[in-house]
Amino acid sequence: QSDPDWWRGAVIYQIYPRSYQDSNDDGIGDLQGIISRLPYIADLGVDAIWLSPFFKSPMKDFGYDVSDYCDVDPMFGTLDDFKMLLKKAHGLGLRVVIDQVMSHTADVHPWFIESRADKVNPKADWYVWADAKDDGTPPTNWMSIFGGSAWQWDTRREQYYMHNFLTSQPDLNFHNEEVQLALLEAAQFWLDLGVDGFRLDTANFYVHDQLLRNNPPNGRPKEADGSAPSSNPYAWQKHVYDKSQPENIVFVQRLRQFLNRYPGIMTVGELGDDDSIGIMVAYTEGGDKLNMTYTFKLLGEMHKGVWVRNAIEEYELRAKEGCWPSWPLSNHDVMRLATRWEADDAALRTYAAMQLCVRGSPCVYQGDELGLPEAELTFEQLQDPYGITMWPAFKGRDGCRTPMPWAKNELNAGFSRAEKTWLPVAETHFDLAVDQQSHANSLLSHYQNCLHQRKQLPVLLKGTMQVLPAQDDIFAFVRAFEGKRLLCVFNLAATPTTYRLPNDAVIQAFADFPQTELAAGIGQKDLVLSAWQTVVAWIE
Ligand code: TEU
Ligand code: CA
Repeated sequence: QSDPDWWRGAVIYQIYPRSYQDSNDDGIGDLQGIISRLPYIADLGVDAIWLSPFFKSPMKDFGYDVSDYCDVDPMFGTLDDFKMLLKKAHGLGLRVVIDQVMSHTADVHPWFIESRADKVNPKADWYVWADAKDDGTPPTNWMSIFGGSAWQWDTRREQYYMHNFLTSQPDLNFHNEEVQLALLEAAQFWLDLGVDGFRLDTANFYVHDQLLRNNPPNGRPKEADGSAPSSNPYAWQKHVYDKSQPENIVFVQRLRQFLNRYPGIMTVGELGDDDSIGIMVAYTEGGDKLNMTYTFKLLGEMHKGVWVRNAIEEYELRAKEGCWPSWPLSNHDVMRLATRWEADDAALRTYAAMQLCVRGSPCVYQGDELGLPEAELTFEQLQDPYGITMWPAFKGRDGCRTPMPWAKNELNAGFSRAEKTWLPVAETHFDLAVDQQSHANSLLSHYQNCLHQRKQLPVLLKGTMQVLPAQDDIFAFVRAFEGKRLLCVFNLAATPTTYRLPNDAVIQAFADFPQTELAAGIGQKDLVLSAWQTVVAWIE
C-alpha cells in the first residue's frame, strides 16, 4: 500500500452497486454483495475498484443525487459494511476508489431544504439562485443535459435555481467559500476511513459564470464522424458559460492541495466538453490538478476503429508534462461496448488488449469482461429518468445497468434470490454468465490473461507512448521504458491487411501478452495481419 504512484498504469474495475450482487434478496445489489464477489475481482487481475455512489440518496438519479455525503444508503448497507468492504478489498490487494458527486446534491439534501426556505438563511447562497427576467423567463438560456431549461422555478423563494442534470439535482454554488469547505470536509470523511481515491463526477461542471451570460448557439451540429446531430437541444448550444469556467480549475487545484496531505490518493475526473481532448489536458497538466481524467470521447456509438486511434493520437500530441489519461471503453452511462461498437468476440478481444496496452489507467466496466451486449428493455421497464424523458430517440442508460449474470442456471443468474429485481437480468446474458466462462478460451479468460500479463510488463504500466503513422484500420504505437521498446499493433477491422513496420523497427521477440499468432511476416518489413489481429513485440 506504500507506492504513492500506484494509480499510474493501474486498471480500475467499475462497479455499479445496484447491479453487482444482492445479498439480502430485495432485488437490489448492495455492499455485502460486493464483498462476497471481491475474490472474483481480485482473480480478474485488476488493481482497483471504483464504486458508483452508495451514499444516502432519494435515488432519482440512482445515487448521483446525494442527500448525505457521509453515510451509506440503507438500501446498500451501513457504514460498517463499507468499512468491511475496504478492509477485505485491501486484504486482497485491491484499492478502493469512490465516487464524489460535488457539483450538485439531491433536492432533499438538508442544505437545499434550508437554502430554498427563504433568501436570508445561512445557506441561502449555497445553491445557484437567480431572479426571473422581466418577462418571467429563466435568467439564462442554459440547458439541462437531461432535457429542458437548466433553471427550475421555486415558488417559495420566487426565484429560479440552476441544475445541470435533473430538476431534483440542484447545483451547488462554488462561488461560495463555505460550499467548497463543506465538500472538502465530506471528502475528508472518506479519506479518514481509508479510501484510496476519488472518481469526481462532472468535475468541470462545478462553477458557473457569475455574470449569468447566455450560451451562444451552436447550430445543429453533425457529429465529427458524420452521425446525426443529437436530438437533445443541449448539443445545439456552445457551453461556454454553464461549465468549464476558469475558476473551476482553481477549485480543482485547491482540492489537489488538500488531497496531497494524504499520500497516494488518486483522483480521476469525469469531464464533459466539446473539446474533450483539450479539457483532458487542461485538468491534469502541470501535476497540480487531477491525477487523471476521462471524457466521453470513446464512448459514442460511432467512436470506434480509426476514431479511437485518432483520438488517442491527438491526446498524445497535445498532452503536456503531468498529463495522464484514462480511456474507458464503457461505463454506466452509455450503451454496452459489444452493442455500441457492434463487436463480436474477436473484436472484443482486440479492443480489450488495445485498451490494456495504451498509455493510461483504464476503467473496465462490470460485465464488459463477459462481453455482455446491451439489454433490451421495454418503455415500461425503464428506470432511468433520462431515458424516460428522451424515449424513443434515446432509450436511456438502463440497458447497460442490468444485473451481473453470475450463474446461468440460477434464479436471476445468481444476482439475487428476489422474485423481481430492480432491472431484469437480460435474457441474452445468461449464456455469458461468469460460470459459463471458466474455460480457457472464454472472453473472461482473455481479460484475465491480459490483466495478469500486463502486470509483468512495466513498459505497459509506466512507459511512454508514441503513436505510429496511420495505416488502414491499424492502430500501432510504441511503448518505451528503461531503454526497452514494445511495439503494439492492432488491426481494428474484420478484414486482413498488411502492416509496414516503421523504418527503424526490427522485431526481436514477441512479448508475453495474449496475441494472435502471425500468419506470415516474422522477421520481415511487412506483417500480414488477420482480421482483428493483435501483435505485441519487442523491437530494436
Ligand atoms: O455523468 C455526467 C454526464 O455527462 C452524463 O450525464 C452523460 O452526458 C450521459 O450520461 C451520457 O449518456 C455523470 C454520471 O456518470 C451520471 O450517471 C449522472 O447521471 C450525472 O453525472 C449526474 O450526476
Ligand atoms: Ca440488496
